[in-house]
Amino acid sequence: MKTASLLFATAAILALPACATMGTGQGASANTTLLGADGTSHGVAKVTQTTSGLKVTVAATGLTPGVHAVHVHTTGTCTAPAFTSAGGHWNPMGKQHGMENPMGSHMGDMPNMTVNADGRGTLEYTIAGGALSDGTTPLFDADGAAVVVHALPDDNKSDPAGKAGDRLACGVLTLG
Ligand SMILES: [Cu+2]
Repeated sequence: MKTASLLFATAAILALPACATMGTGQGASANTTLLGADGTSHGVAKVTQTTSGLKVTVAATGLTPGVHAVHVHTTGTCTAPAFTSAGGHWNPMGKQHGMENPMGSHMGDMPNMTVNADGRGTLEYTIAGGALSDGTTPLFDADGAAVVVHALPDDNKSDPAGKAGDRLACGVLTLG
């Protein structure tokens, strides 16, 4: 009994500094509504800070059935209709594009999203090591960030953008 209490007390003390070093952004999140070129909503995206990185969840609507590339782009500006204002993929480490590229990948690279016959698609992916606000390469730098859905699938290797085609929908991420 005495040993058990001592172990418990020791564990509690050790847990304190561990909590303190998890970072101020832990559990914080950013959200956006994905808008098409005509201003129509195409669903929502959310980025949540976890211990392992940034968990990105996308729930898309009103898209053409098939496989679509989805990325986190480096600039938080979505100017219709082409959305080139969102810039390239979020790439703070200066890598090449593509999750299957040996010289890759961008922090903003993510798996493709399958859109079903009803126009809906979902994606959940954690960007390992990513940070919303903490550290030297936060997603929320001076010009923010955006989530972009493309017309075509990402080939996961062609630099700089995986031949993913036009930008169908774009959403500026907002911390909150
Ligand atoms: Cu993209």
